[in-house]
This record gives sequence, C-alpha cells and structure tokens, in this order.
Amino acid sequence: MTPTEKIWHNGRFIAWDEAQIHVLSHVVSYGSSVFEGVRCYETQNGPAIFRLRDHTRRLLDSAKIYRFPVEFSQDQLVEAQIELVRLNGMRSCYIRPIILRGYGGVGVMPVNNPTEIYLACWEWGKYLGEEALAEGVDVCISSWNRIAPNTLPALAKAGANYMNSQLIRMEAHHNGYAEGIALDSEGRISEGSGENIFVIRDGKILTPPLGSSALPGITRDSVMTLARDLGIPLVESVIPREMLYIADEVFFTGTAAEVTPIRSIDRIPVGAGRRGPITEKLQKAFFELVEGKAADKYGWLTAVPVTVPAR
Ligand code: PPE
Repeated sequence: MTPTEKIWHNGRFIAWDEAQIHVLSHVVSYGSSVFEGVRCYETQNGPAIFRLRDHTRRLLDSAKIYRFPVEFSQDQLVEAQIELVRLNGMRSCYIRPIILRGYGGVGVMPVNNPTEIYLACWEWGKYLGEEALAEGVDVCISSWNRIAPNTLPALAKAGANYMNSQLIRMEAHHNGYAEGIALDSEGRISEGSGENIFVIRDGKILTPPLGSSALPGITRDSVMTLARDLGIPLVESVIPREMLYIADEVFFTGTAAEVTPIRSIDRIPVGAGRRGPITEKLQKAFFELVEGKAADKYGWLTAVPVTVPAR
C-alpha cells in the first residue's frame, strides 16, 4: 500500500503517519469498529465516487446497530470523503471510513471510550487479481459457516465480522483457492468472505436474501438494478449449496471485487468453466457506468473537483 498525504480524523485532516491509536483502545481488545469500503473511479470528467451516499448511510446504520454515538451527519461525512479524495490528489482510489471505540475506560462496557472516526484512502487495484475479471476464479465452499442470525448482526459492516471472513479466506488460500463461499447457519448459500454472490441457471439469476446472513452489498444492489434494466429475470431466494455445482454461471460482487466471475467451485467447473454470457453482460454494464462511459441514469456517481489534470 502506498500512503497518501492526509487522513480525516473527527473533523480535521491529519498526516497519514499521525493516524494512530493507543494499543488499549477498546477496538483492539473487543473488535468494536464499523467500517466501509468505497471506490472512486477515474472517468473522463475526473474522479467520481461510486454510491457515496449509500455507503455512508450503511456506515451510519452499522454505527446505530452497535449504539455508537456519532456526531457527524451523513452530509458531513459525504463532504469529508469528497474533500479527502481531492486533497490527496487521487485519480482513482479506495476509501476506507472507520468508526471505532477508542482509548479511555477498560472492560467490555464502552461508557468511557470516545468514538473515533477516520476516513482514509489509497490506490487499490483488482481484488482477486487482474485476470480474475476476464477469466474467473477458482473457489471452494468453506468449512466455516457465516455468522448466525442473532449472534453478530450481518446487516452491520462491523470489524468483528471479519474474524469470520478471515477464517474463510485463509482456509481457501491454504487449500489453493482464490476465495471461499460461506453457507449460513442453516447450510444455505450466504456470501464470500468479502463479496455477495449470484447464481445463474436457465437464464434466471438468483441471489441469497439478506436473511441468509449476507451483507446488504451496494454492488449487489447495483447489479440487481442493472439486471432488471437489461430485462434479465432475478429473484432473491434461499439457495441450497448444491445449486452452485449445477449452475450455468456464478459470480461475486463487491466494492473491492467489483463483478468477478467464478469458473470452478470445489474443482467442479461452473458451466463451461469460464465467464458466462450473462456475467459478461452485467460486468460490461457495471464498468461502463462506474467508469463514466455510460449515462449515470441512477445518479450513482459523485464527481470530485479536479486537482489532477485528466490524462
Ligand atoms: N459481503 C461482505 C462480507 C463484504 O465484506 C463485502 C464488501 C460485500 C459483501 C460486498 O459489499 P459492497 O462492497 O457494498 O458491494 N467487502 C469490502 C471489504 C473487502 C476487504 O477485503 O476489505 C469491499 O469489497 O470493499
């Protein structure tokens, strides 16, 4: 990771190296953080942040679920992220807003721990590798289930959820796979360690409902909207594991992963074992929109005032 110049902290910009916390901050022992991942794309009209308001809303939703006192509004955090990208002179980047419980009291009950909000950004390339987008990735079904209902809330994007994600991702990696797909506590398909999942059979797209312990992904929502617009049937449905083995196409969505085809699952080829036509169609629609090559008909892009000349 290449450091950028500034990080926003509780309303002011500080130097990258100054964005530090005490080791006894509440978050370190107890995992008390919520965060976001947002992408800013390079377009012909300068940098544009994808679905910034929606990501910021989910950040505040996550904070509300965990009773974080937050003194900044959605509008203020939106403005701060635009300013962050502008100040750091980024053409494109990944933005990471983090809300955490800081240094103060000891013990689980966070009464004397201040809320610290940080907004950072850096350049981040393709999540599952450059060729993954065209070729697809080889994945497995994880032996770890996704967090069960009424344990850790799946609608919150909380740091603690990612201990589960790490188990899924590390197991996949050690067994030679790019990523793992987690089942929910009932054994139905949930999501990847850091991606939502879509399954296609006979021209119809299925995706697990949020009740299957899936994060309400912004990319998931975007792809659902694009599919409807393209006239491709799509339903949210509880999906049994074995549907993955007989699907024609399967793909992941996520801010980091974007739209990534899956070419095999547990070494069983998905369809023809390469990116399928519906995945390709949706990928094309997605990238044309985020890169500003198609009309932004949903108002998903927030322009950042340019400080770097266009290439
Ligand atoms: N599920 C999980 C568990 C998840 O972490 C993400 C995003 C998604 C679904 C997709 O959500 P959305 O980005 O809103 O479409 N994962 C973020 C973090 C990845 C990381 O390694 O860090 C991301 O993609 O930015």
